Amino acid sequence: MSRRLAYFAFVLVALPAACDSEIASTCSALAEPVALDLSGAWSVQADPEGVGDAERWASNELPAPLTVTVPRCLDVASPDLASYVGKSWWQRRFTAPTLAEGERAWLVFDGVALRARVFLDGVERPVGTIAHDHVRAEFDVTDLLNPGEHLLAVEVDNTILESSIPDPGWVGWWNHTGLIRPVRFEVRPRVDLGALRLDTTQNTDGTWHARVVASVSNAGSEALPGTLRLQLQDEADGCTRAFESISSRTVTVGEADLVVEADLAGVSPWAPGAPHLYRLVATLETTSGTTTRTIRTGFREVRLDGPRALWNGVPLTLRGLNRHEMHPDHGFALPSAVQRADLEDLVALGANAVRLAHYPQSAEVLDLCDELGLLAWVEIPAWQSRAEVLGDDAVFSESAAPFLTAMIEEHRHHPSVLFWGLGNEFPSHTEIIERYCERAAALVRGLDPSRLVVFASDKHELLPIAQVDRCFQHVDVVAINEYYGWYYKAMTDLGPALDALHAAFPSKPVLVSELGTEAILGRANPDPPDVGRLPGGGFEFSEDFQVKFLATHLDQIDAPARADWMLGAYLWVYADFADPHRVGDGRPPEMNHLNLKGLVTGQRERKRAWQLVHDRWNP
Ligand code: ADA
Repeated sequence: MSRRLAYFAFVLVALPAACDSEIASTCSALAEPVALDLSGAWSVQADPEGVGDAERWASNELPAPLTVTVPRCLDVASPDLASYVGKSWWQRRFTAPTLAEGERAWLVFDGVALRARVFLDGVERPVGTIAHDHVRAEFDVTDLLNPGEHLLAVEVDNTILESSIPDPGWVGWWNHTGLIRPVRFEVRPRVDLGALRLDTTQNTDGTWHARVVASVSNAGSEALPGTLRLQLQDEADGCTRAFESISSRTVTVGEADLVVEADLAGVSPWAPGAPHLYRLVATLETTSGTTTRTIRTGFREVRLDGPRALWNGVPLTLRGLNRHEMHPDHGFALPSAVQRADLEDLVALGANAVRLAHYPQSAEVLDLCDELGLLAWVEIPAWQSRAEVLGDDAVFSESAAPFLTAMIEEHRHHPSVLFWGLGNEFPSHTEIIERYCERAAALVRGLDPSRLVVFASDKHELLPIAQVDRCFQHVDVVAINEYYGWYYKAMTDLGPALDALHAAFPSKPVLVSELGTEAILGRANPDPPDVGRLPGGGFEFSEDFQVKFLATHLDQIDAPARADWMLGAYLWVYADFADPHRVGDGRPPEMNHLNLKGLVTGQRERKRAWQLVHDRWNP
């Protein structure tokens, strides 16, 4: 349903540049709806035979449950389920408050893996289904809710579907399963502010054009007179600095996007390494009450100038890493302290960008990117998806399009987002996938024209590139995953490949979206070979080779002769992670099912390559 746009006639209140005592205030708290945290203790039981429906596990006590603390991965909580693939049932009880007239009750799931059906009090028909992993889903349960205790049951399923995203071509990381992110019960007022964002573009006179979009829903039966107040607070000193607007409007029944636009002087831009954050506080007062929503945001703009990407008008060079939201002790359900430590370590390395591989990561990860000044690449897990799947019309309409839409709607308000990613290493040399890229890029640009659209290609070694990768024409940047000297050819074949890409796409930036080798912490080889594949089979796993590989590749990526069109690189990968198809190849058996290309181990112990990269990025 297209949302109506309602422009406000508004009074723009210019505020003094300096904060004086009357208006000085600490930054507003990040106002959120009244929520009951439903994380914590849940009962969970695997259902390998799929008997949960017949035995009504949506309403009956689970026969032999485990008790776990959500967010949690079942396969981590229960080692004998380390490789479990199938359904599992999760249950907890909660007491719902009495709703005031017009209030609505919502269940909110910040992320599951891979899909889920949600039941309340055992009703046959699920309250709703969660079709996509790693993105938020929410359900209006007002009409199902009486005051008092309720049973919330969730059937989670990590079975890989034949025609979906991901599909059986996916083997790229461990298929952890569970309620991997927080769950909460929210009470929302009859007139409620939902998504809030600030879209910004630079004016030629150095001011910024600000466009605030606030979604509002009026669940009542009549339109109400309302006043929308917007305040922009500078997090640097907690004051209201940029602007305040007060606008009056009738809030019609249903949903609408309220838009307020202004040109602002004297604001500080958000940039990688210099993340100047503001808090945008929206308050809507109507005769039915007051609702407030706050986000952290910033002034930023990215655009292409031929083969250069400009961030706030300045040529951009990416010093990036790929990072999975995974940890051996937590699976996908990382505690906040681990999330922060990871992102802060990227900054310590000297990174200014992170590819959140290969799925949308937590809101708190994007918040950390906003806070720490890391440009974010956010993508859907179309990882080596099969052409016949990703190119299928039904898969596009039922999986790719809603997945991309959910990802963008959840994360578009973060100033750190640079790229929306269409997927990874899918058959971009085929006509059917070219059509996927064309449609997906059009969808993404229609939703959010303020970011660049990208996918990571592995078809470049099938040179001549121009005849091979048919999808680059539909995205903004030519991004390649390359392992010259590890999986194929020689390390020094990278430079010519980059030059061939530039020759084929002279008006697009070229970017290395992955490069890396495996390395076992402590494994030394004072005379590392020139290629990773060993003559006798298997691979070289020494830290010395990893250092040699990264140095040789970065020399070619950073070569001054390529500076006018090379956008930079994302090293593969920040930390070692669980990867089902890493078996043998000369690795010690205890390291099977581990992707060892990290600059740090799974437990975040730094390898020698960490220091190499740090020294290159912090000259
Ligand atoms: C591919 C893939 C990554 C990882 C990498 C590797 O490029 O995109 O997810 O599997 O290979 O480690 O070889």
